[in-house]
This record gives sequence, structure tokens and C-alpha cells, in this order.
Amino acid sequence: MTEKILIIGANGQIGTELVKALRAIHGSNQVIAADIRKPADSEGDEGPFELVSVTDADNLRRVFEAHKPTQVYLLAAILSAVGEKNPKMAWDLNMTGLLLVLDYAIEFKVAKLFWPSSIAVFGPNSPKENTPQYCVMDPNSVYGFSKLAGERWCEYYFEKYGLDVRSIRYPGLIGWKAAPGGGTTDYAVHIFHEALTNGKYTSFLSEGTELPMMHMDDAIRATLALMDAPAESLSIRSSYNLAGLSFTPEQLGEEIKKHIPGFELSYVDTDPRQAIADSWPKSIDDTQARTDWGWQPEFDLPRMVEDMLTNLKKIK
Ligand code: AKB
Repeated sequence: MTEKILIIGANGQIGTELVKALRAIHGSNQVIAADIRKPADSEGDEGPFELVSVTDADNLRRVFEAHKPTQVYLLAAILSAVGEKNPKMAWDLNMTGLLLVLDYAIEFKVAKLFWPSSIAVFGPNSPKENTPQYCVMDPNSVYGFSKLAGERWCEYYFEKYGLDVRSIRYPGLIGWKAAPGGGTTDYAVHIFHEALTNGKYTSFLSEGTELPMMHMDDAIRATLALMDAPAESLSIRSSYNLAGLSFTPEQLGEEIKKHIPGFELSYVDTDPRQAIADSWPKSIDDTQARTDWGWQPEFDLPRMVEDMLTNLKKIK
């Protein structure tokens, strides 16, 4: 079957890489990138592009009508840190966007829908170590509870309307091709840019703050593997726990020092993102993803750091 794939939020941290990966597999013309802004630099990748906001129901409907996608990836979202600055706007964009796309996916007979959830669905009373798929979930950021509500909607549309919706609870994502979009885990990307440019970095998360993270290549591989998995092998239609690696700012700093010996790491006194980080897990149990669709991460901390520094050096 020839796929027509629509990616909404195509210019974000995940979208930038996913568009490239899907165009390499299916051909540029089969993958429609959509975003509220034109891509800054298309690097010669001239596939179809639609200017659309995920909350603009009429324009979004036009895009579904025009392209009749067989698969949709809805990546447009306001992340945890930015969401706390404008909570109502974050709720509106994250929920309105999802509900519109769920309805259009049914109306336009989309075969598969991907929607990203996050470790932000967990909260202060969730277990911190090896956080299981099912446990107490009391997220206290707007982003977190919009993701938890979104997971319930996804499962509801699967159960009630048979929509083949698939989702991953991403940890903090670390890649060199695109900037992160206003999250609590962004320090783990900024640190590489600052290490290479200035040889030092001031972390907005404090020493000892351990969080689940993942190299972007692993995240893209996981996303494609989940979307390729046979529907009958999937036991979770809310969102899968997914683990890569876990580290603290000082562990990351020590690893960077092996490549940049004079690298200096310091910490800000207070930052609102610390409270969000403190409410999240330290590590994730992803047994179900491993069992249902064979998930296996490839990047550990040394490999991730080496890859980031090598690639960023080439483009700086
Ligand atoms: C954030 O920090 O908000 C995101 C996430 C973990 O979902 N990177």
C-alpha cells in the first residue's frame, strides 16, 4: 500500500528528524510536513509543506481533505516549561489539537495515528525508580495533565471507534539536528552547545536531578518500530513507557569532560523548572514496549555524548 503521511508540528525537535526519516523511507512527495511556521532551512528537502495551526479547525480539515493521509503524526504541542508560563494556552493547544485530529482521523479514515505522550504524565506520588506502566499518576504541570488526559482520549477512540492510535511516553530527547522546544529536559541539549562554544555551562536543574533521557536516533527508531508493529501485538492504546538512559547534570558533565577537559559545570540558584523535574521519574520500566514490539535502546551515556559532540562540531 502507498502511504500518504501527514506530520503536524513538523518543524519541532521530533518533527524535524521524523520528516527526514519518513521521506527517506517513503519518498519526499508521500510525506506532508505541516506547521505554523515554514521550515527555516529545508536543506534541499523540497517535499510538500502546509502552513496550518493545529487549533484552526477549518484549515486543518482542508489539509486532511486535500491530502487524504493514510497515517498522521500529531507532534504539535506546548511543552512543560513554556506551558507553565501560559497554562490555559497550553491546555487549549494540546487538547483542542488532539481532539480535532482524533475526529478528522475517523472522518477521513486515517489508518494509523501517532501521538506523543511524555514522562510528564507521572507526578510526585508516582514511584521514582523504574516507574511502571501503571501506577499512581498525579502530574502537576499543565503539560503533564494535558498528556495524561490525551492518553485517555487516545484509548477511548481506539475502544469506541476502532481508531488505530499509537503512542509513546517520551523521556527527554537529545539530538543535534534541531533545538528542543521549551521543556524541562532541554538543559541536556543546551549543555553540548555551550560546552563547544564557551567551554562551560550553567545548568537550570540542580546537582543530583536524575531524569530519563534518550538519544533522538533511538526515539525515531522507537517511533517507526511502534508504527510498523502489527496492530494485534499492541496491548497498550494509551501510551507506552519507553526507556533509554538516565543521568544527572553532573554525570553528563563528567562525560563531556572526557572530550573537553576544561569543561566547567555550574548551577543556577533557583529555577521554576526544578519543581517540574522533581515531580518526574528518575528511570522508567519499559517492559511492555520490549515485549510487544521488541524495543531495545542503542545509546548509553558515553555513546550519546560522543555522538552529540562529534556531530555538533561539524556544524558549528
Ligand atoms: C519536557 O521537558 O517538557 C519534554 C518532555 C519530557 O516531555 N522534553
